[in-house]
Amino acid sequence: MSEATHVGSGKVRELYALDDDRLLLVASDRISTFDVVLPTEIPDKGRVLTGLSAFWFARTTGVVPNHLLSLRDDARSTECRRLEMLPIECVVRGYLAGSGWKDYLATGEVCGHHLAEGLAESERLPQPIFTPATKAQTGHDENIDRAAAAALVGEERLAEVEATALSLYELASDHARSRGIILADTKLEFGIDDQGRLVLGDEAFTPDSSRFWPADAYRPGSTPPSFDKQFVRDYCEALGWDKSHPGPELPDDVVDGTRARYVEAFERLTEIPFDDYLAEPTVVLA
Ligand code: PZK
Repeated sequence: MSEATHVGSGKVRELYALDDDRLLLVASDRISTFDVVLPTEIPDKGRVLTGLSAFWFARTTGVVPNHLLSLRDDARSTECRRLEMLPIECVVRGYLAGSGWKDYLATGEVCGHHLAEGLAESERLPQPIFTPATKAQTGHDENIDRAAAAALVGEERLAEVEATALSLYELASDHARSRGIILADTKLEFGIDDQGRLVLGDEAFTPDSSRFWPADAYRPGSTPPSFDKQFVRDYCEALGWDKSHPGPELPDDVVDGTRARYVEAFERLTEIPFDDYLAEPTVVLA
């Protein structure tokens, strides 16, 4: 990657410029929990997320075009079109979890959606809701209502991203549900291309951008286990770590169990053996 200029870092990903029109998104094997990146990596986690994202990009082109140009042979790097990213996070929630649950408890509403009284934590909503948030540079994204989102992207563009995000969530969550995984909610990021068209960017329907719950353990009224990170969370809770930096190192059994859960999510959702993806990343695009 000597030809690429580093242009940005996420908690667990790096972004490079290839030229004026193309970026390289590289997913590392770093893992975060309780908002802290841990010192221990999960082997192949970045490859699982890159492959899953590409799988969804290939299956949603009928809903919206996306930024994917190609996958590199390392199976963790995506060459993508450079877009003008919209300044909002496009969250869709089918279930009441995380900040949606917190906001509902405090106000009975989530991003201006008034919900029925008496809903339980993690309960399935009567229909999925679009709950945009601001992009915080540091700290947490802030949930915003329709008017605040319209002030950032315009009323027309907001209507387009809302309808598109809801369609994408319906497609992905129906597929995941049929494979035993509940996609409780998801965060999508869109950009505009040089022709002014809406394009899906970033990552899509990965366990880092969505809440994945095993369908067979789902019980409204509690926090369902995370499909991917539950071993890590349980280990960290048992240690009594105060969730400040730096996080704890993970023992081998937690690393191995967590890697197996990521690979299981990949194989359940794509129906492709993970080793086939490693041998030829483009199999997820077929
Ligand atoms: C873009 N990010 C977030 C992700 C990071 C930062 N196709 C695109 N065009 C223009 N900009 C972006 C994208 C995408 N995707 C995404 N910031 C800019 C981000 C991963 C690692 F450091």
